[in-house]
Amino acid sequence: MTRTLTDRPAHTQDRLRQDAARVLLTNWTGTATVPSHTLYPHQWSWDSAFIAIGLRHLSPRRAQRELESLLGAQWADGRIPHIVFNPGVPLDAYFPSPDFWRSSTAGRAAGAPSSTETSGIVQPPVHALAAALVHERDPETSRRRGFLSRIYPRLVAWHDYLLRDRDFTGHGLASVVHPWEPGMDNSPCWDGPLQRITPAPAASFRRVDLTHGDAADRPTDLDYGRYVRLAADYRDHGYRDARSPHAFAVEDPGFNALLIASEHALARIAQALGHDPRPHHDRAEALTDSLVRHLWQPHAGMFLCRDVRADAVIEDKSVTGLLPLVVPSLPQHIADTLLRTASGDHFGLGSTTVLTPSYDLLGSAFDPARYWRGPAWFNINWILERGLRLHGADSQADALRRAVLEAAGASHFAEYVDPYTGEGRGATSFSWTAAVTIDLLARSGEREESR
Ligand code: 2M8
Repeated sequence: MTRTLTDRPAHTQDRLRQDAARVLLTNWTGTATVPSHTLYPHQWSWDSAFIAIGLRHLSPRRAQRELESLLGAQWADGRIPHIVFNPGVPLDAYFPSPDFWRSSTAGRAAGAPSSTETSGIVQPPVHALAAALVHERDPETSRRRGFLSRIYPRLVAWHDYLLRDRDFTGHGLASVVHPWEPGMDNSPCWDGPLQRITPAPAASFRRVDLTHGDAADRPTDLDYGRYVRLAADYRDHGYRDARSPHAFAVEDPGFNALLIASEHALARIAQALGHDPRPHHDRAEALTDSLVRHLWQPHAGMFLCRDVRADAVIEDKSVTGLLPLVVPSLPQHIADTLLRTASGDHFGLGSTTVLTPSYDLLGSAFDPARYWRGPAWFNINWILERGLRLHGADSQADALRRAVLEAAGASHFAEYVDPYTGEGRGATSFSWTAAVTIDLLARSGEREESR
């Protein structure tokens, strides 16, 4: 049997924790944590949620501030923007920059803040889950600071936005309107829907990501042109969903599964505040029914995305279709099938891969190096570890936890890794990698708190 990191003496774990803590400290800007000073020098929405989950073990107060600063940039319609720009960072440090999104002017009618610049799209709703976990780590500090009472109405408004303005099909699920929204930017799942989009001319924008990242790992120029076109179209319609053409619209199972997990977390938050938790449980159950009814695909043994514009299932197997493992009241036969699919030939969990890949190992578009087309991501494996444990697969969860810790340490907290070898790719000293490391170390050998 291979010796894993958690078999080693405790000082190795202490060292790993210290190194991870140093990453979060270095990436802290005073109000929030950047994912990476080089590639992503602003605050990102779902990154901040994972960062708060790790920070809660180092400084519950700072974890609360991480979420508070993100929610401070929430729009009046309830959306949490996917980027909150730091005004102190030069415009050319990241593209698309604030002068592209123009949120405070173009987004005014949709309720964008007037004094903070943000993007206009969103990312997966992990925030209520993060807020509940942050509170539960140190309820006393949380109560003293009025953390939950301030944050709860904002989280409710966020979920309301998704289910009011983004349910394009009437299925009771939220749609994503840009490949950046589900967080898996370059997934082969988007290749079909993106075919319909005319790319913005290459000369109309300048990519900054290639200054810091390897072109072989990053999305192609053609894809970038399409990302720019979709974002510009949304902006030019005032970021108002009812008026925007939304040529790209997809029901994504991972995005909706995280919404369900977060709705259950809202019930816990409501309970802690003395409110009635039942409406949140009811909404979580209704969402679960919709997720199963519309996105469960028995022939694939997993959930698949739905192309809303084409009214068709997207047959690509992406790890997003395994994320519903994090949903508590999944029908037993579905949970069992998902566990089998995760460990089968397509994802190789516990057999051929070190960490769960982002995309089907057997898919023709699989690439172990290119962004979200195969590499393994640490936040995703953190979600899966949780899902495995939730459905009673404790020994697989333990093994995945050890593998995440091993790969995070060995790769210097890489942004993502080759799923077969664990070799690091993208940025190093990446915040959510450090954050989930700290969280998994803190939970090693102890039973998980309430979910
Ligand atoms: C990546 O996405 C950004 C755009 O949002 C980019 O490629 O420029 C994704 O991995 C996304 O999931 C992540 O939140 C973001 C920052 O880490 O980077």
